[in-house]
Amino acid sequence: MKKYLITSALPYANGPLHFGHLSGAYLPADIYARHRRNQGGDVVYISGSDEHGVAIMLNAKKAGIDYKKYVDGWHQEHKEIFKAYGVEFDFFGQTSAEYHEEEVVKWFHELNAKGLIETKINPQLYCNDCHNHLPDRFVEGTCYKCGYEQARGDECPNCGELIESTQLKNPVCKICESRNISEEQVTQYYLMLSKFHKEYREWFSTKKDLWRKTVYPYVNSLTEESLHDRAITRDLDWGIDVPLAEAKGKKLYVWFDAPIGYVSNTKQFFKESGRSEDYLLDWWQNKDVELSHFIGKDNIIFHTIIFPVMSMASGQAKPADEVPANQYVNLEGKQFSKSTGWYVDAKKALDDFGQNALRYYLISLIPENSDSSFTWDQLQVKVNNELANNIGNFMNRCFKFFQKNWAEGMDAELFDGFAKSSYGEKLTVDLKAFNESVDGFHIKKGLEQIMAMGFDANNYFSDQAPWAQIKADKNEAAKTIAFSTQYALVLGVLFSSYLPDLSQSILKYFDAVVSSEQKSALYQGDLSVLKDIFAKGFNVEGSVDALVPKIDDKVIKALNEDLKTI
Ligand code: B3M
Ligand code: ZN
Repeated sequence: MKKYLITSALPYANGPLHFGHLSGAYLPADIYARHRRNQGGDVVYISGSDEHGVAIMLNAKKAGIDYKKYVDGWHQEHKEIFKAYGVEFDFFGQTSAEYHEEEVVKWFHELNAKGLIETKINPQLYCNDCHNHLPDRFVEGTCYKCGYEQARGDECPNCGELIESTQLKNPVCKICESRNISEEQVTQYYLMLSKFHKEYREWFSTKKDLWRKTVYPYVNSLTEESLHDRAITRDLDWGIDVPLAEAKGKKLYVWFDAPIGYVSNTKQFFKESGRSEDYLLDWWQNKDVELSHFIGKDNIIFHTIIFPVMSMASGQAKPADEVPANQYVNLEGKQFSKSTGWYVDAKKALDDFGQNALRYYLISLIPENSDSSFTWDQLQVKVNNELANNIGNFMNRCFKFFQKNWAEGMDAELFDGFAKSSYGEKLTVDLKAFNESVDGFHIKKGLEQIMAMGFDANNYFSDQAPWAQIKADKNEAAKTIAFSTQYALVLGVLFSSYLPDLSQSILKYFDAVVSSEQKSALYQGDLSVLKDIFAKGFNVEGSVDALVPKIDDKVIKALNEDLKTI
């Protein structure tokens, strides 16, 4: 059985998740994981909370809560949101946990032993009032490139420049707002990426024709000439201790420990679930495993340069096979921003519209090639005109007509011939093409292909017009419904990767007749199993309810007004 190790970026335990996160990194990975499972693959899907770093420390301080309590709160909150959206990780861990620290310490020692860690002395800012060292976002000031006044010590949010904090103009301490800041000379530990340039490039160049056009050329231009060494330690009081006696008081930089979280969480997953596999030999170091990191575009450098170098140089893990990075999702064309209120509460939206509607729209927004934009109007259009009219309506018409006219069920012979009919043959071709798309990480296209198959089913039903057929020849109408029922089963199976709730509402009619092996065969385009599935005839049992409620104009209008008042 082919093995797939799938990761989604570890979200910072530092504030609510929005649609951009869901569309960009979690839904696509969830779909890919379900897809590979549906094909019969052995899948481990890992994520967890990223709980260190200065941004978290600042917000915890602002909230007056201790760091651990603060991250635990967000960790819990995120777990609930993912569950509500049907994003099903095998394991969702925490980087503040002890098992994670153990793994990180091991990586540090391995890299150190291989000569990949060295110290350098550099200037850094220090606050003379609150007596804190000021790495990263602990300091803000005017950007020396674009003049933006709230540039952070690590990056300018206005022009994107990576900032050298000691060069910021008018620096201010973000812990106590003091401007009484001086420079100090400090020793930090560096990851000597420059030493690994040749090996890195040998590996990286094998990705040329595989990786997205938004990923490969960008990384290529960044790494062609050389790799820059990176400081991996900070003077802070929250994070993982640098495991060296002479480094007392220093912590590892959040971006050093976070990606190792994929590995430590896998280890913990096997431990907690009682699986006997070895997390390294069977998974992270196994060259037959396909490793893919689902991330947003701002995380590309870490997943395509730094973590692969850490993995290869330490010998702890294989480097990524695929890095399907996505662009951003905006809200009505502008970036989501919690602080300005240009923002939609993902939890409340779920209460309003439910998982199927939101997943459907958010998947259609996956920004695979360019940024996309969420609008309430589009949500309504997509759900009402596509999901409800196409899929919901078809299922409803088919099952209702079945129950009304064949309350005792239909005989097996009526189901014969679908697979070999022109409809079944087209469906087989379409299913194979669908599998190819999703295998190639074209997640959004996969959904479009399912919808096109739904459209065919709907058209078949309308063209045959069983309500007219039944008046002339009940057997003809029965055949139409038997064929439609087989379309419905296949669609129900297909949706299990994309809209698991909807899939269940469809497949509940077929639970008694179809095995998981048969579902997997159908999913992959082998319609020959339909013969066995319907070998004893079939009946639609239980109530038939509307599958996809339509979204009312009034609801959308109110939400649009809410946004306009910002
Ligand atoms: N927490 C950044 C982010 O959430 C960071 C990802 C870590 S992945 C190892 O965008
Ligand atoms: Zn201060």
